[in-house]
Amino acid sequence: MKKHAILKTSMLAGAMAASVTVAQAATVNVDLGPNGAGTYVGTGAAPDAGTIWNNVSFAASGVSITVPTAEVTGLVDSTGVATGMGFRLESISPSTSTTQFRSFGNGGTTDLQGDRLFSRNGALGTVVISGLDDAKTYDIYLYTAGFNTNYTIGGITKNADASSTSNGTFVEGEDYVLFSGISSTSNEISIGVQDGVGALDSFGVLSGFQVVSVPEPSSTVMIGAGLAFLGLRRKRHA
Ligand SMILES: [Ca+2]
Ligand SMILES: [Ca+2]
Ligand SMILES: [Ca+2]
Repeated sequence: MKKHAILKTSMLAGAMAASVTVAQAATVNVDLGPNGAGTYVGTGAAPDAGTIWNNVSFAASGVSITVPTAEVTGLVDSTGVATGMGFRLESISPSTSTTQFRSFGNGGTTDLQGDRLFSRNGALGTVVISGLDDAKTYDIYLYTAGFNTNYTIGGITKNADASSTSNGTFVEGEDYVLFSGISSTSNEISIGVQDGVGALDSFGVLSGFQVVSVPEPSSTVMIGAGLAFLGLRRKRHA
């Protein structure tokens, strides 16, 4: 009886340790800008050592972008491994000749914030991250550049002020906002991007983003416990 109890404990601990090793956070980095812009290489604000970024663009600098755009697929994670994630510009509201998505930056901009997408003249731009797993949660870092911008996910709005600079350092509330523990719906997360101060008359900027998938701790422990239970059953029937 005593031997059994020790076996149970060690099996459970072993199964839990194994599942913790398997479930690692993965980060996907996206540098947004116009066609031909350079790709940022380096770390961002997310606690991730990977330095590989996807360079995503929809039009030349200063050219209006028709929405919804095609889905950009084939995004890789920060170590270069393929993921099922994608990205698109979903809508702009109101949509007139003066309120569209556009991109900005010269072709040589290899930093993260120097090139960007923006919703014009106070319009609400909605972008979508796709190919997510509804069973996971995500930490989402959204980067601005030089314009006070509001970002909205699931009815929660966060603000990055206009004091950001492309100096290689990232300060929350200035250079970026962070949404933690976000779940996807139908494998997608929608993000609103809009002018963040005073009258709705200026730009809402998105210069890039990071998505960190957070392993679900409760399901990880449950898998471990389930494995241990199966092991015990097997032993009992042997
Ligand atoms: Ca860039
Ligand atoms: Ca304004
Ligand atoms: Ca950028």
